[in-house]
Amino acid sequence: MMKKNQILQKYAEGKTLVNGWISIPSSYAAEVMAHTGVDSVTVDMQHGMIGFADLMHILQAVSSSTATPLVRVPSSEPSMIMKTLDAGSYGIICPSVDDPKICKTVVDACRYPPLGNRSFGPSRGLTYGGADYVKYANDEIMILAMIESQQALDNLDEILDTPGLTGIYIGPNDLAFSLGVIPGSASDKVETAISHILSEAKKRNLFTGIFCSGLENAQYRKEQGFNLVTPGNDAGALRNAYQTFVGKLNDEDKSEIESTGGY
Ligand code: 3PY
Ligand code: MG
Repeated sequence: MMKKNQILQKYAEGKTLVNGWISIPSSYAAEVMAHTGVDSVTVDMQHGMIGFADLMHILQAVSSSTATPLVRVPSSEPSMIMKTLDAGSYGIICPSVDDPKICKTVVDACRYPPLGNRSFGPSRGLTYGGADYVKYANDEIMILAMIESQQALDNLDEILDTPGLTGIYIGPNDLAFSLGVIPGSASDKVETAISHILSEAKKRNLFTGIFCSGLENAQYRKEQGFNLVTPGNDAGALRNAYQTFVGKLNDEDKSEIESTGGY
């Protein structure tokens, strides 16, 4: 039987999921991240310093843990989505899903016929998922549409009503840009938009995830009711940890570390 998608199971049980975000092109860094207790790990092919060969090695490293492997693809372009799934990703987070047409393209690329038009070639999916991968992949693969623009807000109902969509993932930094706000600065406009997206998604029983700028922001989003929170990426966590070490050892006041939006 194909390996189950553990985060879908934990989501059904009501657990708030903690997701790691990988931007460093290293199987070792990914292995360390995957063994921290995170429920899932997302490999960021859009803004991470990661190519396809790196992705393969990172997914192999993540396989040594129980964390569910997800990929944030660079765009909604179907061939990359399909190849990423063939590499063994159990979910796709797609950036800039600004209208229902893009959303349908993404859903179709993730689903084998008759539900979609994903091409046959399961490759590493068979090794990670199991010999019956093709039979059950449509049940286990998650499809998360990133809502991160005014255009997506304008088209929210139609996007969320796309058949087959698992849920949404909010990109608060691009959303801020699109609303004319500097990413990372406190903004009622952005918070109102985030609450609106969250409640519209919940009305439809869709899965909800969000990128966060750090631990405190992730704790806040958890309380707000998101199903999955990402407390920033690997490079940001490394930088923050070392800046704090260095600051303390040099007796410098680092209480004003510049906010980097979770990066
Ligand atoms: C955003 O905040 O726009 C993101 O896409 C997070 O990486
Ligand atoms: Mg973004």
